Amino acid sequence: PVEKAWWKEAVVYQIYPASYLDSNGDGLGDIKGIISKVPYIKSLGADTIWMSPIFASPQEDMGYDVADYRSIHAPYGTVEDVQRLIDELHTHQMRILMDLVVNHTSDQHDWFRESRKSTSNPKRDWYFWRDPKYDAQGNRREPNNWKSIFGGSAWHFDDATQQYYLALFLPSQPDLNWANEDMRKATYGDMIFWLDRGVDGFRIDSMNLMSKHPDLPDGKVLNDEPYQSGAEFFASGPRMHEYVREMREQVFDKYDIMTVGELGFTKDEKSVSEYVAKDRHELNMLFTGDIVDMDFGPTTKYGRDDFHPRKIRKLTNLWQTVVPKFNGWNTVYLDNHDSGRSLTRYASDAPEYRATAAKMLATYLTTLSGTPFMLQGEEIGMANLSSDYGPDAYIDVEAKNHYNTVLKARGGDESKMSDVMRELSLKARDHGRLPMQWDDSPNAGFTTAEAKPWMTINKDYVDWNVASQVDDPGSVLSFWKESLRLRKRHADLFVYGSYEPVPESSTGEMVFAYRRESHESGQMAVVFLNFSDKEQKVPAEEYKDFSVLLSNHQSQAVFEGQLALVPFGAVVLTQQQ
Ligand code: ISL
Repeated sequence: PVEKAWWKEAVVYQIYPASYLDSNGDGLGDIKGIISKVPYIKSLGADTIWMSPIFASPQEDMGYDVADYRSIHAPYGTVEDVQRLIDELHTHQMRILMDLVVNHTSDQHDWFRESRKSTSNPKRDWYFWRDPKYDAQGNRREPNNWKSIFGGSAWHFDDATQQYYLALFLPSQPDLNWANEDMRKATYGDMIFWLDRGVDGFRIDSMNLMSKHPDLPDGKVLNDEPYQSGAEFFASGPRMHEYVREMREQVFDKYDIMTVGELGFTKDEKSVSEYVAKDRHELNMLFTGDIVDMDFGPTTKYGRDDFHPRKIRKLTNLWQTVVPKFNGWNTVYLDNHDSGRSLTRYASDAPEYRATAAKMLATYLTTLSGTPFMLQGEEIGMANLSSDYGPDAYIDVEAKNHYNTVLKARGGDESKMSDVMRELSLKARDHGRLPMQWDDSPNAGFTTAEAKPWMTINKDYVDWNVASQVDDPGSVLSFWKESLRLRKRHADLFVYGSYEPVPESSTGEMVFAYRRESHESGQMAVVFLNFSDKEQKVPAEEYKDFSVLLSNHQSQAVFEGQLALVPFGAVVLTQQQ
């Protein structure tokens, strides 16, 4: 049996603050907007929110570039507003996770402003500063060949002191040097500042990039490009676990909180176990990210590689069976703010399938072991921008950098960009960040009719919005409520029960199925998910005594030894022992 904990039973709803609800007509979401929707989130059956960063920031990377952890980006509100949000959530027996971005800061953070002043500044060592190298021709070169995750070199030359600093993301996001103890203590102080205000946990951004190899060696050369990943020297580096444990001992253990680490690059079983194995006492759970990358190209995100149900079967079976072996805990998710919507990429947003497909994905998210994380809008079947939106609809730095780099390489010929537009229309981070579609009024009820929203509002909001679904028992929203209610009611089965894959050979390759079983009551459930736009028939002789616990379409059941699933159909069969 699995040990119980509130954070295992939690259902987390990710809010992208810029895009949730604008309460003051400036075109940008804000804290007051979120406060006004607490009852809505509760009615859905989610009990915890995770807010993407809201701290003071120049917003070069939408707040993942923090300039001051103890103040709030002014257009979002104030620390007092956030306190009201925390209190409001607690009044509703709900909880809140903040996004902890401590692998790097903004270059506008006081720490970095100090650090860059002189080589002898007391905060110099809080970041990575290195002398240039010179090649045989005497040209100045970067200290190593590492590539930034957003493209180009990860090193940036600073005229003031004639040294380079390291920034794995944007040039304006310098990496903090976790080897410096004073720096670590300062970030712990910032964490405590929020925990003392009642925050219930953190999603830790780029968690495993904090320990770099002390020599910062050149990354392995994998192609003929000037800069190479280098991740083998900065992901899950030599002191990483020491830092996590110190954070726990000095901060987390003093509170009853939940911790979720974002794991990049080292996503193998061993690495995962080292962070979440219960007896290691490090983090509660991880995002391994592989589930949101299933259609990424073999070497780059925007390379082409289509989704296939086999991929979700493989990854889900892997983590669902491996993590319990070391008494760890899983996250369950299909979406976040760093990619396109799973509905468009892994299922279908075509009008004839959209509602059924969204309900099928909801069935996946609510019937697995682990803590489910849903992205705002997932509950109403929000989709990507359609492919008729041109490049100007995309404003995120990642999409823009990619588009402009390829355009330049193709001699500026816009007519040669259709392959790039195809990939952007699937995977750009913009899709995960679209303003919430509340109703069919101008600007989708996200902001006032007169305001200019900070980013594109998907024109499909006229048909796909909260208001049109809230009173419709057949809507995606109502299905989410029903399946989250079932998950809570049968927590022994869906949260804590065992997981067993159903082999592909007994369902066909387009249907993903698994069994759950309660350790307490012996109740069993079998979940069938049709990831195709064709009807699928699954032999179901062995399930003739089972009854339907959940179905995303009225015409699905076991007849004459067969389960017939409609396109994107989902059925949960159950048997009470
Ligand atoms: O966004 C990605 C792919 O499109 C990822 O590679 C992402 O950069 C990586 O998972 C780290 O993400 C986090 O830190 C970034 C920030 O831009 C992302 O929004 C955040 O989720 C830098 O802080």
